[in-house]
Amino acid sequence: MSNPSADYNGPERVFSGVQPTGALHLGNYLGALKKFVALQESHDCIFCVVDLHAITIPQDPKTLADNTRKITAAFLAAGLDPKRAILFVQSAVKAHSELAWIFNCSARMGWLERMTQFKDKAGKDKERASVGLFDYPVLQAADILAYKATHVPVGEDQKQHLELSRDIAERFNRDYNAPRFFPLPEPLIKGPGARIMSLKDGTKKMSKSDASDLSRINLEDDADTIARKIKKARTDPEPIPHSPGELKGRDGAANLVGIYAALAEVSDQDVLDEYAGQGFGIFKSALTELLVQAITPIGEELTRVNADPAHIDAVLKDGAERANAIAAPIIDEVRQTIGFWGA
Ligand code: AQP
Repeated sequence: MSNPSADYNGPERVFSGVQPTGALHLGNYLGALKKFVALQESHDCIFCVVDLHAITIPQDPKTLADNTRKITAAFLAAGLDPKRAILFVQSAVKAHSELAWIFNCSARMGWLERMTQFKDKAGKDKERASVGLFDYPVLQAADILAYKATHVPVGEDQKQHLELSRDIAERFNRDYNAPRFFPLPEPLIKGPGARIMSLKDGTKKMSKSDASDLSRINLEDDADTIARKIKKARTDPEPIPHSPGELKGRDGAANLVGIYAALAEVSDQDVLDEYAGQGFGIFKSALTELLVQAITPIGEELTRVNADPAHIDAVLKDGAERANAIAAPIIDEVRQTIGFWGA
């Protein structure tokens, strides 16, 4: 099939979002935030707290508002600079909702029915899941394409949704005979930290919503808590192997080696070269040290930033104005392309 947007020639722009559904963890940091901070050096970046996504499952209003500020604080504490990157809240820019509706008419039921995240999150009782939860990836496509973003840094779990965003962009361009109107956004997934697993079960991703706090390292955890969680992290009685291939089927061990490699910015093989043949005791102490060095300064900065909600609100207000200034003309163009009255 021809690809009408393969030669999109608009500017490169980075977009990504994080849900305000709880405290951020090591998976969010390595899979997303750390990449965001690096990208702000080289690209125009837009980072969003996606509260419209959060309400696809029930949220307490007061908690939602608090969590929205907390995620913004985590952006700042991790090193995002609001003068460089645009930081804002999704619901403050109307373009997201408007474009999501328009994309609902381009997306196909069959595409959404294949989304594994909906199946995981809806569980057995999908008849009772919200329509929003089913439609989540269409809103995600709107988030990205309202800015004609070309690159999207996310964890491995979002790969399928990003493919759907490309399908929606391509379909819109074709249906409205508007070749190259929307770019086909590229996921930026590769690299260490793309899939951090639960410390209790190496087959499940580390997640905010896991009932067990021992399953994850939170950005707010202090050194003692990190040490305790790593000590209890699931491994196996075998010694550390010599090659990454031998970690196959040893999910807990593979996860800890991957976390170490991502934090030390070395390969899995480098980690194994250092620890092969040993048990997990010494390795876990070294991993704890790396985690404490990487995470506790962010936690301390988080406490400082959270103490100044007026500053957080000012960052978000400015960010919403700048985001809207980019998205509004794109939505005007979309309205003209579709043939809406008055456009
Ligand atoms: N375990 C992970 N490893 C690597 N990256 C991850 N991300 C999430 N978990 C991991 C990436 O973090 C970004 C923000 O995610 P999110 O909060 O918007 O949504 P999520 O993927 O649903 O995160 P959680 O922790 O699993 O939340 P709950 O439990 O609420 O569903 C995304 O780029 C994601 O890929």
